[in-house]
Amino acid sequence: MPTLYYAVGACSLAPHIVLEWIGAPFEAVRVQYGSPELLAVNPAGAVPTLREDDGWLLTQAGAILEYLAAKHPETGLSGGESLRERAEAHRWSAFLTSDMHAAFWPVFMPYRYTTDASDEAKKAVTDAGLKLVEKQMGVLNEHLEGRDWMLGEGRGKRSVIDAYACPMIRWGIKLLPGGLAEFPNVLALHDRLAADPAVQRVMERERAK
Ligand SMILES: N[C@@H](CCC(=O)N[C@@H](CS)C(=O)NCC(=O)O)C(=O)O
Repeated sequence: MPTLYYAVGACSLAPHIVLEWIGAPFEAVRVQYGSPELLAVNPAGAVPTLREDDGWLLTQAGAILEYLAAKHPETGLSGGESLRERAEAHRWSAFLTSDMHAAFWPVFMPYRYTTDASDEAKKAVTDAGLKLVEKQMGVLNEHLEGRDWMLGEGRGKRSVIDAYACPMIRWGIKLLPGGLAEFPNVLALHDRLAADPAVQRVMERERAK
């Protein structure tokens, strides 16, 4: 049975949702960033980390999501197997990792982006991060115009990429001064995910003490 190391409110929510969608047994282990327990499975001290029964470890959210979708083709969560469908899945996974997630880092950890310890410097870094988050939410919103899901023909079909977007959309709602009111298509994806019983089960598990 696979084990997911996750932290509350983190991007590990994405593989947590996908494991719940898959419906096969798994263990979810809550960890603190940089804790000895987490460092033992991921030298970066970061989540998510996935551990298979034989001890094989996989880090990086995008890689874990792609692995889980490929491991369970019966769930149809990969976004499709044609050359272009694979390219689209990779494209949006890379966008979420490198553009969207990275835009939040200065907001969550401004002290990593300036050697100036003053509150003013930290605020400047945070504000710059939020501006970049807004830009990336705009890209997401435009992509979602006329679509229900991130990948697939027409209105699209649910995939691991929707789960990947979920934590970032939640961060946007919480952290952007105006929430995501300016990005109705992104909010619609959030509401679609929030209405999913599997997503609700994961949220309850992550909220529980
Ligand atoms: N590129 C990694 C980033 C993982 C990452 O930074 N996760 C955050 C939570 S969303 C974390 O564990 N941060 C702790 C830290 O950076 O110390 C991935 O996509 O999995």
